[in-house]
Amino acid sequence: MKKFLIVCLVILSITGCGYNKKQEKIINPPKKETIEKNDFVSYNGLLRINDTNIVNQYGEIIQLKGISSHGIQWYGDYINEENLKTLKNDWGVNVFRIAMYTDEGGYLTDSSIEDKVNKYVEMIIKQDMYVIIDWHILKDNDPMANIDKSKQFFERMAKKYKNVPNVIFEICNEPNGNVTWKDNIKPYAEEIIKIIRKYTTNIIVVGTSTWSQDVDIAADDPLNYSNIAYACHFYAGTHTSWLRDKIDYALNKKIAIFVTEWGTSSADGNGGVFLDESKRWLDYLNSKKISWINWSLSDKQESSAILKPGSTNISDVNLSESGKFIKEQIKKEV
Ligand code: DCB
Repeated sequence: MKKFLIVCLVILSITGCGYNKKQEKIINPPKKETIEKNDFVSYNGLLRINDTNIVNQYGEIIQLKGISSHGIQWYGDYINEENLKTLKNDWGVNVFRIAMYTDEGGYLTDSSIEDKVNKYVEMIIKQDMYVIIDWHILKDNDPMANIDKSKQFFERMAKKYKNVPNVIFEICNEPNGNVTWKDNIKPYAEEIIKIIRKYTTNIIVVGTSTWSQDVDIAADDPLNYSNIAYACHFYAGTHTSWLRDKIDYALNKKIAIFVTEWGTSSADGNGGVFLDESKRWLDYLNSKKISWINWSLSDKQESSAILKPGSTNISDVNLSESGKFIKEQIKKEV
């Protein structure tokens, strides 16, 4: 009898318990009154996709607003406790994106960068913010090209951060070039999602073709998984109402859109800044409660950077024209 009970316990702990715990979390979120609203993740908990929206543990629609790092192989040091506190308390940022470049000296040639990712994720969790782990493909334009490395990476991340509500997985930043949704991105996404879903139901953001602009194509052939958002990226000097039309089309087809990267500049990260068009974009996104993340936390000599060259922190005197604008826009209640 004793043996039998032990065997039952072992089986239960391997198969059922984690799952049940997760379910409990969703069904019985903490009492709202006991949490401060600006304790952001404590309050909102594990996020889900419902219809075209991101909803919190109470089923309320929420909009995430935040900042993306630049490539962490170059500008990772800006992700530190002081700066995260400024972004959270002074700006009202509730999500931070870690752009882990794969190419250009990133993960593919220096896998130790994963230690940095883990360090930053922990720091961001400590600030009670959401965090996006971004597999930042760019010049390596086809996500399929390094799918094995990606599988291993996301398996480790999902295992490590299962049951951590803060974490959002972005599995391919910007597929581009001769890469299609049907033949490259969707099959890649299916493989990676399958792995992440072994561990966790957290939101997964999937990039789309043409530097994450073709959300209309993805909407016509969506992934058959829950809690998926599709990335739409824009740069205000290059992408205008025609790209908003693609988002409208996608929303009508009932997929969720997440603008995990956008800039006030032209598509090369420089030029402008184009604040009138940026404002049109933000009015549009805010009206639809579409979450957005600005590129980038760096002091690079390019107009999309939120800091002036030579800056060591995010104090007001260091903000570029774009940085000032973004701070104002995030602070504003919509
Ligand atoms: C995206 C990328 C991002 C890139 C920005 C701005 O690329 F996701 O990594 O950032 O948008 O171009 C830039 C940095 C530069 C850096 C360069 C290469 O700001 O400092 O030198 O990455 O690492 C896009 C987005 C859209 C389009 C083209 C690109 N577009 N692109 O529509 O044509 O070619 O990088």
